[in-house]
Amino acid sequence: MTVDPQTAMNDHDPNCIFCKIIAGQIPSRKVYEDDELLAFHDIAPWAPVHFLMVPKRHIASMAQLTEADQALMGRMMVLAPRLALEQGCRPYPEGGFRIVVNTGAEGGQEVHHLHLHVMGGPRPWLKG
Ligand code: DGP
Repeated sequence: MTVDPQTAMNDHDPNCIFCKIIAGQIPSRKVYEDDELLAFHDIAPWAPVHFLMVPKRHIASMAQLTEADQALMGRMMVLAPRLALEQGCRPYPEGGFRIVVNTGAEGGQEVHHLHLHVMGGPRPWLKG
């Protein structure tokens, strides 16, 4: 997939599936929402608990982040543990969760709107 650098910086990309979810044009099972962030269950979970956290502003990937995004990314990282517990992950250290941010084609990214995968639950799903 080719990512237009201009589109990658826009607030909303009308062709982006996660922008459509944020706009309510595609339904999702919401986990959390505020002015800047949305979290929703992954449509094809790899783990008993698997949800995605996205900024509402269209940012194509981690590769487009700038210093201006530090607070936004910090908020996502601080919020993730709370949401993981609310979604059924057991507490640290016996429980816990994994966060994955696929970035670019060689990073395994398929949807080009920055997202954190938050995954947890009983361990057989966890590889590597
Ligand atoms: P990635 O490979 O990191 O870009 O993962 C994209 C994830 O997005 C993948 O696990 C499946 C999920 N996904 C794709 N389309 C939809 C959708 O329409 N709704 C939801 N809830 N998840 C989606």
